[in-house]
Amino acid sequence: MESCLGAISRAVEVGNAKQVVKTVKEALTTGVAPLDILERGLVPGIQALGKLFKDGQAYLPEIFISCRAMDRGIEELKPYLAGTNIHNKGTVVLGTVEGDLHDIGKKLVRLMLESNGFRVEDLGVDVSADSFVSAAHEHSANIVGMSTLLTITMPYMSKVINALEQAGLRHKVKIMIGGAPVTREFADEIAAEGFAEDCVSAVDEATRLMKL
Ligand code: B1M
Repeated sequence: MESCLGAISRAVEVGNAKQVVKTVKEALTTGVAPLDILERGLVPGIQALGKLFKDGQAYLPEIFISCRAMDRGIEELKPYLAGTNIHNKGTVVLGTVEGDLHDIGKKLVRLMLESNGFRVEDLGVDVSADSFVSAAHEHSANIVGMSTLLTITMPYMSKVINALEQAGLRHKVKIMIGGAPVTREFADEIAAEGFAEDCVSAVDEATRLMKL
């Protein structure tokens, strides 16, 4: 199994979309669990490239290409991750905050929430506070989920919370935040009820928030 997952990681890292699809399909056929393919195959691939990027050994175009390859892999996995549980556990309005264009992690959070019975309205990237507020209102959201990968856009999460407050919606929704630089301490600081470190714990956290 490890070599199979390693092959997926390498294919993501070098941005070979065809190879990603091929190795994901092979892994599925040999019975590797879809969640293992995601967490131990696809995600480490993009993380390895991230490390090269940080060390100045990879550049933005390579990252774009690998992101596209990763997306293809996720598409292959989607039908297998989709849970049989169609019961709506709650509605989550989800987005990457204004100023930030990173969405790979957010897409994974969406995928896992949907696979576990949540309805997700994904607002995309660079989402303004007004858009979060309108969507929360329009879809009667139970949870507003915000993602960010940039330290510089973390304070925007607080802006969204203030905008929800101003719109009289704060008491109707729970806030869940996440993204690489985000911590539980930061969530406490901005009075967000929920924080998750990864897409799997995001499901547990959303389930917990629904019970509050
Ligand atoms: Co950018 N980037 N990037 N980038 N990028 C990072 C984040 C960075 C750490 C790289 C580095 O310098 N080492 C750095 C941020 C530094 C910082 O502020 N702390 C950085 C930078 C600086 C930039 C630019 C400014 C670069 C430039 O232009 N000079 C620029 C900013 C553009 C913008 O947003 N305005 C930029 C651009 C890009 C690309 C567009 C090329 C591309 C994004 C493409 C895309 O997303 N469609 C990109 C990428 C891919 C990365 C790295 C390499 C990988 C990010 C990723 O997808 N990780 C990243 C380096 C790294 O992380 N090692 C880097 C994999 C993903 C599965 O993990 O997103 O953490 P993650 O999601 C996890 C959890 O965090 C959690 O669950 C997910 C799945 O388990 N989670 C949540 C996420 N959201 C959640 C929400 C929740 C709960 C959990 O509740 C709602």
